[in-house]
Amino acid sequence: MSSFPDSPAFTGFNTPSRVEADVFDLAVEGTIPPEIHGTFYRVQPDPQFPPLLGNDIPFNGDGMIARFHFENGRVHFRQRWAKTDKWKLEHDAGRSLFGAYRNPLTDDPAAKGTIRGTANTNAFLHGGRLYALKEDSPALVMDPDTLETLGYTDFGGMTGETFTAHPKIDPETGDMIGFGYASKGICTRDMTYYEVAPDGTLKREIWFENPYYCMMHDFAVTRDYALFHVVPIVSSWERLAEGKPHFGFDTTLPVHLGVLPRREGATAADIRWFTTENCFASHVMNAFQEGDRIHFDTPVAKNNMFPFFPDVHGAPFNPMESASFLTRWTVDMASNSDAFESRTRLTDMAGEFPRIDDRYQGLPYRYGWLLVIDPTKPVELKGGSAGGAVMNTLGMVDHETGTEQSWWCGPVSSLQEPCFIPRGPDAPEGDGWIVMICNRLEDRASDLLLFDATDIAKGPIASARIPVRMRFGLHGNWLPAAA
Ligand code: V55
Ligand code: FE
Repeated sequence: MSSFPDSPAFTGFNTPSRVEADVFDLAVEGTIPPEIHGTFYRVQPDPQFPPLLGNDIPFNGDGMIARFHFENGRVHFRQRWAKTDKWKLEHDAGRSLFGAYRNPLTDDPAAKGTIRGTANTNAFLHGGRLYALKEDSPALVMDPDTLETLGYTDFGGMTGETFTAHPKIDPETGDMIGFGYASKGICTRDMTYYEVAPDGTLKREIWFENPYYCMMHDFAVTRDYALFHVVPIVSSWERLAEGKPHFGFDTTLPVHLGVLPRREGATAADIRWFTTENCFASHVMNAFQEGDRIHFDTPVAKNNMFPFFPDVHGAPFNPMESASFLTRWTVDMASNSDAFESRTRLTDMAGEFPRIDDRYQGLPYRYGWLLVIDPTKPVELKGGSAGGAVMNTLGMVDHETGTEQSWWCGPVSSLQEPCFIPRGPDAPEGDGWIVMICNRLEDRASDLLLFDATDIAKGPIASARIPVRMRFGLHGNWLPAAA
Protein backbone atom coordinates (compact mmCIF):
# COMPACT_ATOMS: atom_id res chain seq x y z
CA MET A 1 0.00 0.00 0.00
CA SER A 2 1.27 3.48 -0.84
CA SER A 3 2.12 5.84 1.96
CA PHE A 4 3.22 9.39 1.25
CA PRO A 5 5.80 11.25 3.36
CA ASP A 6 4.68 13.23 6.39
CA SER A 7 6.25 16.40 4.98
CA PRO A 8 4.75 19.78 3.98
CA ALA A 9 4.95 18.91 0.26
CA PHE A 10 2.69 15.87 0.77
CA THR A 11 0.31 16.81 3.60
CA GLY A 12 -2.52 19.25 4.27
CA PHE A 13 -3.62 21.06 1.13
CA ASN A 14 -0.64 19.46 -0.66
CA THR A 15 -1.81 15.91 -0.05
CA PRO A 16 -1.59 14.07 -3.38
CA SER A 17 -4.95 14.04 -5.17
CA ARG A 18 -4.52 11.36 -7.87
CA VAL A 19 -8.18 11.72 -8.85
CA GLU A 20 -9.30 11.20 -12.43
CA ALA A 21 -12.88 12.38 -12.71
CA ASP A 22 -15.77 13.57 -14.87
CA VAL A 23 -18.27 15.91 -13.29
CA PHE A 24 -21.11 17.28 -15.39
CA ASP A 25 -22.45 20.72 -14.54
CA LEU A 26 -20.52 22.07 -11.53
CA ALA A 27 -22.51 23.92 -8.88
CA VAL A 28 -22.16 27.66 -9.55
CA GLU A 29 -22.72 30.73 -7.42
CA GLY A 30 -23.41 33.83 -9.50
CA THR A 31 -23.88 33.67 -13.25
CA ILE A 32 -21.58 32.34 -15.92
CA PRO A 33 -22.12 34.56 -18.98
CA PRO A 34 -23.69 32.27 -21.61
CA GLU A 35 -21.42 33.76 -24.32
CA ILE A 36 -18.47 31.97 -22.76
CA HIS A 37 -18.01 28.95 -24.97
CA GLY A 38 -14.76 27.07 -24.82
CA THR A 39 -12.41 25.25 -22.49
CA PHE A 40 -9.91 26.17 -19.79
CA TYR A 41 -7.06 23.68 -19.37
CA ARG A 42 -4.54 23.67 -16.53
CA VAL A 43 -2.01 21.31 -14.97
CA GLN A 44 -0.86 20.40 -11.46
CA PRO A 45 2.05 18.22 -10.34
CA ASP A 46 0.47 15.23 -8.56
CA PRO A 47 2.73 12.31 -7.64
CA GLN A 48 1.38 8.95 -8.75
CA PHE A 49 3.42 7.13 -6.09
CA PRO A 50 5.39 8.03 -2.95
CA PRO A 51 8.79 9.44 -3.92
CA LEU A 52 11.64 6.97 -4.40
CA LEU A 53 13.94 8.99 -2.15
CA GLY A 54 11.57 9.57 0.77
CA ASN A 55 10.75 13.20 0.01
CA ASP A 56 10.50 15.42 -3.06
CA ILE A 57 10.08 19.00 -4.29
CA PRO A 58 6.74 20.30 -5.68
CA PHE A 59 8.14 20.54 -9.24
CA ASN A 60 8.65 16.77 -9.56
CA GLY A 61 5.08 15.42 -9.37
CA ASP A 62 3.38 13.73 -12.32
CA GLY A 63 1.28 15.97 -14.55
CA MET A 64 -2.47 15.90 -13.89
CA ILE A 65 -4.51 17.82 -16.47
CA ALA A 66 -7.86 19.45 -15.68
CA ARG A 67 -10.32 20.60 -18.32
CA PHE A 68 -13.18 23.01 -17.57
CA HIS A 69 -15.60 23.17 -20.48
CA PHE A 70 -17.92 26.21 -20.57
CA GLU A 71 -21.15 26.10 -22.58
CA ASN A 72 -24.62 27.65 -22.16
CA GLY A 73 -23.83 29.13 -18.76
CA ARG A 74 -22.63 25.80 -17.35
CA VAL A 75 -19.18 24.42 -16.68
CA HIS A 76 -18.18 20.75 -16.86
CA PHE A 77 -15.07 19.21 -15.31
CA ARG A 78 -12.76 16.43 -16.48
CA GLN A 79 -9.39 15.47 -15.03
CA ARG A 80 -6.86 12.88 -16.28
CA TRP A 81 -3.22 12.03 -15.82
CA ALA A 82 -0.77 13.04 -18.49
CA LYS A 83 0.34 9.46 -19.10
CA THR A 84 4.01 10.05 -19.77
CA ASP A 85 6.41 7.17 -20.49
CA LYS A 86 7.55 7.64 -16.87
CA TRP A 87 3.96 7.41 -15.57
CA LYS A 88 3.34 4.19 -17.53
CA LEU A 89 6.57 2.51 -16.44
CA GLU A 90 5.91 3.37 -12.81
CA HIS A 91 2.24 2.40 -13.10
CA ASP A 92 3.24 -1.07 -14.33
CA ALA A 93 5.80 -1.37 -11.53
CA GLY A 94 3.31 -0.11 -8.93
CA ARG A 95 5.90 2.24 -7.44
CA SER A 96 8.29 5.11 -8.16
CA LEU A 97 11.33 4.27 -10.29
CA PHE A 98 12.57 7.81 -10.94
CA GLY A 99 14.42 9.68 -8.22
CA ALA A 100 15.19 13.35 -7.69
CA TYR A 101 14.15 16.23 -9.95
CA ARG A 102 16.46 16.18 -12.97
CA ASN A 103 18.96 13.82 -11.43
CA PRO A 104 19.05 10.51 -13.34
CA LEU A 105 21.86 9.33 -11.03
CA THR A 106 19.19 8.77 -8.37
CA ASP A 107 16.91 6.55 -10.52
CA ASP A 108 16.17 2.86 -10.09
CA PRO A 109 18.04 0.93 -12.83
CA ALA A 110 14.62 -0.03 -14.31
CA ALA A 111 14.11 3.64 -15.28
CA LYS A 112 17.14 3.75 -17.55
CA GLY A 113 16.33 4.64 -21.15
CA THR A 114 12.88 6.07 -20.42
CA ILE A 115 12.18 9.80 -20.89
CA ARG A 116 12.12 11.33 -17.38
CA GLY A 117 9.50 14.01 -18.16
CA THR A 118 6.48 14.51 -15.92
CA ALA A 119 4.45 16.81 -18.26
CA ASN A 120 3.55 18.86 -15.18
CA THR A 121 4.16 22.52 -16.12
CA ASN A 122 1.81 23.72 -18.85
CA ALA A 123 -1.33 22.64 -20.69
CA PHE A 124 -0.93 24.38 -24.05
CA LEU A 125 -3.15 24.38 -27.14
CA HIS A 126 -2.01 24.61 -30.74
CA GLY A 127 -3.47 23.36 -34.01
CA GLY A 128 -6.18 21.28 -32.32
CA ARG A 129 -3.66 19.47 -30.12
CA LEU A 130 -3.27 19.71 -26.36
CA TYR A 131 0.36 19.64 -25.26
CA ALA A 132 1.30 18.69 -21.68
CA LEU A 133 4.72 20.25 -21.23
CA LYS A 134 7.80 19.86 -19.06
CA GLU A 135 10.98 21.68 -20.02
CA ASP A 136 13.29 18.65 -19.59
CA SER A 137 11.52 16.55 -22.25
CA PRO A 138 9.75 16.64 -25.61
CA ALA A 139 6.12 17.80 -25.80
CA LEU A 140 3.48 15.23 -24.78
CA VAL A 141 0.38 15.23 -27.03
CA MET A 142 -3.08 14.69 -25.53
CA ASP A 143 -6.59 14.66 -26.96
CA PRO A 144 -8.18 17.99 -25.95
CA ASP A 145 -11.64 16.41 -25.50
CA THR A 146 -11.03 13.03 -23.90
CA LEU A 147 -7.67 13.98 -22.29
CA GLU A 148 -6.34 10.66 -23.53
CA THR A 149 -2.54 10.71 -23.84
CA LEU A 150 -1.28 10.16 -27.38
CA GLY A 151 2.47 10.25 -26.64
CA TYR A 152 5.56 12.38 -27.15
CA THR A 153 6.17 14.25 -30.42
CA ASP A 154 9.34 15.54 -32.07
CA PHE A 155 7.20 17.60 -34.48
CA GLY A 156 8.50 15.39 -37.28
CA GLY A 157 12.18 16.27 -36.96
CA MET A 158 13.19 18.24 -33.86
CA THR A 159 16.79 17.18 -33.10
CA GLY A 160 17.12 18.63 -29.57
CA GLU A 161 16.07 16.57 -26.56
CA THR A 162 13.70 19.06 -24.95
CA PHE A 163 10.84 21.47 -25.62
CA THR A 164 9.96 24.38 -23.33
CA ALA A 165 6.85 24.51 -21.14
CA HIS A 166 6.36 28.13 -22.29
CA PRO A 167 5.89 28.25 -26.06
CA LYS A 168 4.15 31.26 -27.64
CA ILE A 169 1.75 31.58 -30.55
CA ASP A 170 2.90 34.06 -33.19
CA PRO A 171 -0.28 36.13 -33.72
CA GLU A 172 0.65 36.81 -37.34
CA THR A 173 1.52 33.31 -38.59
CA GLY A 174 -0.30 31.14 -36.04
CA ASP A 175 2.93 29.18 -35.59
CA MET A 176 3.95 27.86 -32.19
CA ILE A 177 7.33 29.33 -31.26
CA GLY A 178 9.35 27.38 -28.73
CA PHE A 179 12.82 26.44 -27.67
CA GLY A 180 14.70 23.75 -25.84
CA TYR A 181 17.58 23.96 -23.40
CA ALA A 182 19.94 21.24 -22.24
CA SER A 183 19.23 20.23 -25.81
CA LYS A 184 22.13 17.76 -25.87
CA GLY A 185 21.40 16.45 -22.38
CA ILE A 186 21.36 17.57 -18.75
CA CYS A 187 23.77 20.42 -17.92
CA THR A 188 24.70 21.15 -21.56
CA ARG A 189 24.70 24.79 -22.67
CA ASP A 190 23.08 23.81 -25.97
CA MET A 191 19.85 25.56 -26.92
CA THR A 192 17.45 25.12 -29.81
CA TYR A 193 14.93 27.58 -31.24
CA TYR A 194 11.84 26.04 -32.86
CA GLU A 195 8.96 27.16 -35.05
CA VAL A 196 6.10 24.67 -35.35
CA ALA A 197 3.30 25.02 -37.93
CA PRO A 198 -0.35 24.60 -36.88
CA ASP A 199 -0.29 21.10 -38.43
CA GLY A 200 2.26 20.11 -35.77
CA THR A 201 5.30 19.91 -38.05
CA LEU A 202 8.63 21.63 -37.47
CA LYS A 203 9.30 24.57 -39.80
CA ARG A 204 12.56 25.73 -38.33
CA GLU A 205 15.27 24.77 -35.87
CA ILE A 206 18.27 26.92 -34.86
CA TRP A 207 21.02 25.61 -32.55
CA PHE A 208 23.00 27.95 -30.32
CA GLU A 209 24.82 28.03 -26.98
CA ASN A 210 24.07 29.84 -23.74
CA PRO A 211 26.75 31.77 -21.80
CA TYR A 212 26.26 29.25 -18.96
CA TYR A 213 23.96 26.31 -18.16
CA CYS A 214 20.90 27.41 -16.19
CA MET A 215 17.15 26.94 -15.90
CA MET A 216 15.70 28.45 -19.08
CA HIS A 217 12.09 28.38 -17.96
CA ASP A 218 10.43 30.99 -20.16
CA PHE A 219 11.30 33.34 -23.03
CA ALA A 220 9.70 35.98 -25.21
CA VAL A 221 8.95 36.38 -28.88
CA THR A 222 8.37 39.57 -30.81
CA ARG A 223 7.75 39.99 -34.52
CA ASP A 224 11.47 40.06 -35.37
CA TYR A 225 13.21 38.49 -32.35
CA ALA A 226 13.27 35.62 -29.90
CA LEU A 227 14.51 36.77 -26.48
CA PHE A 228 16.24 34.51 -23.96
CA HIS A 229 16.89 35.72 -20.41
CA VAL A 230 19.78 33.84 -18.83
CA VAL A 231 19.46 33.95 -15.03
CA PRO A 232 21.91 32.05 -12.79
CA ILE A 233 19.70 29.21 -11.53
CA VAL A 234 22.61 26.88 -12.28
CA SER A 235 23.67 23.26 -12.03
CA SER A 236 26.54 20.88 -12.78
CA TRP A 237 27.20 17.14 -12.84
CA GLU A 238 29.24 17.59 -9.63
CA ARG A 239 26.10 18.81 -7.88
CA LEU A 240 24.14 15.82 -9.14
CA ALA A 241 26.88 13.38 -8.10
CA GLU A 242 26.85 14.97 -4.62
CA GLY A 243 23.08 14.47 -4.42
CA LYS A 244 22.37 18.19 -4.17
CA PRO A 245 19.13 19.62 -5.64
CA HIS A 246 19.56 19.94 -9.42
CA PHE A 247 19.46 23.72 -9.39
CA GLY A 248 20.96 26.30 -7.08
CA PHE A 249 21.06 30.09 -7.32
CA ASP A 250 24.37 31.87 -7.88
CA THR A 251 24.36 35.54 -6.83
CA THR A 252 27.83 36.10 -8.32
CA LEU A 253 26.97 35.61 -12.00
CA PRO A 254 25.60 38.28 -14.35
CA VAL A 255 22.24 38.11 -16.12
CA HIS A 256 22.09 38.09 -19.91
CA LEU A 257 19.43 38.73 -22.51
CA GLY A 258 20.04 36.93 -25.80
CA VAL A 259 18.39 38.45 -28.88
CA LEU A 260 17.98 36.01 -31.77
CA PRO A 261 16.73 37.55 -35.02
CA ARG A 262 13.85 35.52 -36.47
CA ARG A 263 14.59 36.54 -40.05
CA GLU A 264 15.09 33.85 -42.69
CA GLY A 265 18.56 32.33 -42.58
CA ALA A 266 19.48 33.60 -39.09
CA THR A 267 21.94 31.41 -37.17
CA ALA A 268 23.69 31.31 -33.79
CA ALA A 269 26.19 33.84 -35.17
CA ASP A 270 23.41 36.46 -35.37
CA ILE A 271 22.55 36.38 -31.66
CA ARG A 272 23.34 39.47 -29.69
CA TRP A 273 23.94 39.12 -25.95
CA PHE A 274 23.15 41.99 -23.57
CA THR A 275 24.38 41.83 -19.96
CA THR A 276 23.17 43.25 -16.66
CA GLU A 277 23.78 42.77 -12.95
CA ASN A 278 22.68 39.71 -11.00
CA CYS A 279 18.98 39.33 -10.19
CA PHE A 280 16.25 36.69 -10.37
CA ALA A 281 13.59 36.50 -13.10
CA SER A 282 11.54 33.58 -14.38
CA HIS A 283 8.25 34.26 -16.21
CA VAL A 284 7.77 36.87 -18.89
CA MET A 285 4.58 38.92 -19.08
CA ASN A 286 5.23 40.09 -22.65
CA ALA A 287 7.83 41.74 -24.87
CA PHE A 288 7.51 44.09 -27.81
CA GLN A 289 9.49 46.26 -30.19
CA GLU A 290 9.46 50.04 -30.38
CA GLY A 291 11.69 51.18 -33.24
CA ASP A 292 15.17 49.80 -32.47
CA ARG A 293 14.25 49.18 -28.85
CA ILE A 294 13.01 45.93 -27.37
CA HIS A 295 10.99 45.99 -24.15
CA PHE A 296 10.88 42.83 -22.05
CA ASP A 297 8.46 42.79 -19.09
CA THR A 298 9.23 40.28 -16.34
CA PRO A 299 8.80 40.05 -12.56
CA VAL A 300 12.28 40.60 -11.12
CA ALA A 301 13.46 39.76 -7.61
CA LYS A 302 16.72 40.81 -6.01
CA ASN A 303 17.47 37.21 -5.08
CA ASN A 304 16.37 33.58 -5.45
CA MET A 305 12.63 32.79 -5.48
CA PHE A 306 12.99 28.98 -5.13
CA PRO A 307 13.71 27.85 -1.52
CA PHE A 308 14.14 24.25 -2.76
CA PHE A 309 16.92 25.35 -5.15
CA PRO A 310 19.20 26.95 -2.50
CA ASP A 311 22.06 29.39 -2.87
CA VAL A 312 25.13 27.63 -4.34
CA HIS A 313 27.41 29.52 -1.93
CA GLY A 314 25.38 28.48 1.13
CA ALA A 315 23.54 31.73 1.91
CA PRO A 316 20.21 31.13 3.66
CA PHE A 317 16.99 31.75 1.72
CA ASN A 318 15.99 35.40 2.01
CA PRO A 319 12.18 35.78 1.85
CA MET A 320 12.32 39.59 1.67
CA GLU A 321 14.66 39.53 -1.32
CA SER A 322 12.56 36.83 -3.02
CA ALA A 323 9.71 39.30 -3.65
CA SER A 324 9.45 40.00 -7.38
CA PHE A 325 8.17 43.17 -9.03
CA LEU A 326 7.09 43.50 -12.63
CA THR A 327 9.98 45.25 -14.35
CA ARG A 328 10.55 46.51 -17.89
CA TRP A 329 13.98 45.65 -19.30
CA THR A 330 14.83 47.70 -22.37
CA VAL A 331 17.67 47.02 -24.79
CA ASP A 332 18.57 49.17 -27.78
CA MET A 333 19.53 47.24 -30.90
CA ALA A 334 20.96 50.47 -32.41
CA SER A 335 23.47 50.91 -29.60
CA ASN A 336 26.98 49.45 -29.64
CA SER A 337 26.89 48.69 -25.94
CA ASP A 338 26.03 45.31 -24.47
CA ALA A 339 24.46 47.04 -21.44
CA PHE A 340 20.70 47.19 -20.88
CA GLU A 341 19.37 50.66 -21.66
CA SER A 342 17.09 50.59 -18.60
CA ARG A 343 15.46 48.46 -15.92
CA THR A 344 12.24 50.10 -14.75
CA ARG A 345 9.88 48.84 -12.07
CA LEU A 346 6.30 48.98 -13.39
CA THR A 347 4.33 48.29 -10.21
CA ASP A 348 4.87 48.06 -6.47
CA MET A 349 2.63 44.99 -6.26
CA ALA A 350 4.89 41.99 -5.47
CA GLY A 351 3.86 39.22 -7.78
CA GLU A 352 4.52 36.44 -10.27
CA PHE A 353 2.54 34.32 -12.75
CA PRO A 354 2.09 37.25 -15.17
CA ARG A 355 -0.41 36.85 -18.01
CA ILE A 356 -1.77 38.94 -20.86
CA ASP A 357 -4.51 38.84 -23.47
CA ASP A 358 -2.53 36.28 -25.48
CA ARG A 359 -3.71 37.73 -28.80
CA TYR A 360 -1.21 40.55 -28.03
CA GLN A 361 1.74 38.18 -27.68
CA GLY A 362 4.89 40.04 -28.80
CA LEU A 363 2.98 43.24 -29.57
CA PRO A 364 2.59 46.56 -27.73
CA TYR A 365 -0.04 45.78 -25.10
CA ARG A 366 -2.09 47.49 -22.45
CA TYR A 367 -3.25 44.95 -19.85
CA GLY A 368 -1.43 42.44 -17.67
CA TRP A 369 -2.67 40.26 -14.83
CA LEU A 370 -0.61 38.53 -12.17
CA LEU A 371 -0.76 36.81 -8.80
CA VAL A 372 0.19 39.16 -6.01
CA ILE A 373 1.43 38.57 -2.48
CA ASP A 374 -0.17 41.31 -0.38
CA PRO A 375 1.75 41.15 2.91
CA THR A 376 -0.57 43.70 4.54
CA LYS A 377 -3.45 41.19 4.48
CA PRO A 378 -3.87 38.58 7.22
CA VAL A 379 -3.37 34.86 6.67
CA GLU A 380 -5.38 32.90 9.21
CA LEU A 381 -4.83 29.22 8.66
CA LYS A 382 -5.64 26.66 11.31
CA GLY A 383 -3.82 23.36 10.95
CA GLY A 384 -1.22 23.64 8.24
CA SER A 385 -0.43 26.13 5.55
CA ALA A 386 0.04 26.31 1.82
CA GLY A 387 3.77 26.64 2.44
CA GLY A 388 5.79 29.81 1.90
CA ALA A 389 4.35 33.16 0.90
CA VAL A 390 0.65 33.15 0.04
CA MET A 391 -0.48 34.41 -3.36
CA ASN A 392 -3.58 36.01 -1.88
CA THR A 393 -4.40 38.66 -4.47
CA LEU A 394 -5.19 38.98 -8.16
CA GLY A 395 -3.56 42.07 -9.67
CA MET A 396 -4.13 43.90 -12.94
CA VAL A 397 -1.87 46.54 -14.44
CA ASP A 398 -2.97 48.97 -17.15
CA HIS A 399 0.23 50.08 -18.90
CA GLU A 400 -1.65 52.77 -20.82
CA THR A 401 -3.06 54.69 -17.86
CA GLY A 402 -0.47 53.54 -15.32
CA THR A 403 -3.26 52.43 -13.00
CA GLU A 404 -3.72 49.09 -11.29
CA GLN A 405 -6.41 47.04 -9.62
CA SER A 406 -6.41 44.20 -7.16
CA TRP A 407 -8.73 41.72 -5.50
CA TRP A 408 -7.88 39.95 -2.24
CA CYS A 409 -9.20 36.39 -1.82
CA GLY A 410 -9.46 36.48 1.97
CA PRO A 411 -7.42 35.11 4.89
CA VAL A 412 -8.01 31.37 4.38
CA SER A 413 -7.51 31.11 0.61
CA SER A 414 -4.88 31.50 -2.08
CA LEU A 415 -4.92 31.77 -5.85
CA GLN A 416 -3.53 30.03 -8.92
CA GLU A 417 -2.41 31.56 -12.20
CA PRO A 418 -5.02 33.71 -13.99
CA CYS A 419 -5.97 33.07 -17.62
CA PHE A 420 -7.66 35.57 -19.94
CA ILE A 421 -10.75 34.60 -21.98
CA PRO A 422 -11.48 36.98 -24.89
CA ARG A 423 -15.16 37.85 -25.38
CA GLY A 424 -14.73 36.83 -29.01
CA PRO A 425 -12.09 36.68 -31.73
CA ASP A 426 -12.51 40.37 -32.62
CA ALA A 427 -13.02 41.78 -29.12
CA PRO A 428 -10.72 44.67 -28.17
CA GLU A 429 -7.74 43.93 -25.93
CA GLY A 430 -8.83 43.03 -22.41
CA ASP A 431 -12.52 42.68 -23.33
CA GLY A 432 -13.43 39.39 -21.70
CA TRP A 433 -12.94 37.48 -18.50
CA ILE A 434 -10.29 36.11 -16.17
CA VAL A 435 -10.62 32.51 -15.05
CA MET A 436 -8.58 31.15 -12.15
CA ILE A 437 -8.57 28.51 -9.44
CA CYS A 438 -8.94 29.61 -5.83
CA ASN A 439 -7.50 27.32 -3.15
CA ARG A 440 -9.83 27.18 -0.14
CA LEU A 441 -6.95 26.21 2.11
CA GLU A 442 -8.93 25.62 5.25
CA ASP A 443 -11.75 23.65 3.58
CA ARG A 444 -9.19 21.74 1.46
CA ALA A 445 -11.41 22.57 -1.49
CA SER A 446 -11.12 24.47 -4.75
CA ASP A 447 -13.31 26.95 -6.58
CA LEU A 448 -13.12 28.13 -10.16
CA LEU A 449 -13.52 31.91 -10.20
CA LEU A 450 -14.60 34.10 -13.09
CA PHE A 451 -13.98 37.87 -13.22
CA ASP A 452 -14.72 40.69 -15.63
CA ALA A 453 -11.14 41.06 -16.87
CA THR A 454 -10.81 44.84 -16.55
CA ASP A 455 -12.96 45.14 -13.43
CA ILE A 456 -11.38 42.57 -11.11
CA ALA A 457 -11.64 44.83 -8.06
CA LYS A 458 -15.37 44.15 -7.76
CA GLY A 459 -14.66 40.44 -7.20
CA PRO A 460 -15.76 37.31 -9.05
CA ILE A 461 -18.95 37.36 -11.12
CA ALA A 462 -19.24 33.58 -10.78
CA SER A 463 -17.69 30.88 -8.66
CA ALA A 464 -17.93 27.16 -9.45
CA ARG A 465 -17.28 24.62 -6.73
CA ILE A 466 -14.90 21.93 -7.96
CA PRO A 467 -15.76 18.74 -6.10
CA VAL A 468 -12.11 17.61 -6.29
CA ARG A 469 -9.28 19.45 -4.48
CA MET A 470 -6.91 21.01 -7.00
CA ARG A 471 -3.29 20.92 -5.81
CA PHE A 472 -0.75 23.72 -6.29
CA GLY A 473 -0.89 24.19 -10.06
CA LEU A 474 1.26 25.77 -12.70
CA HIS A 475 0.00 27.03 -16.03
CA GLY A 476 -3.18 26.88 -18.07
CA ASN A 477 -4.75 28.20 -21.25
CA TRP A 478 -8.07 28.93 -22.91
CA LEU A 479 -9.31 27.22 -26.07
CA PRO A 480 -12.32 28.95 -27.70
CA ALA A 481 -14.94 26.49 -28.96
CA ALA A 482 -14.66 28.08 -32.40
CA ALA A 483 -11.00 26.97 -32.68
C1 V55 B 1 9.14 25.80 -12.93
C2 V55 B 1 8.31 24.71 -12.76
C3 V55 B 1 8.78 23.45 -13.07
C4 V55 B 1 10.06 23.27 -13.56
C5 V55 B 1 10.88 24.36 -13.73
O1 V55 B 1 9.21 28.14 -12.55
C6 V55 B 1 10.41 25.63 -13.41
C7 V55 B 1 8.58 27.10 -12.56
C8 V55 B 1 6.73 22.41 -12.47
O2 V55 B 1 8.05 22.31 -12.91
O3 V55 B 1 10.49 22.02 -13.82
FE1 FE C 1 6.25 28.55 -15.76
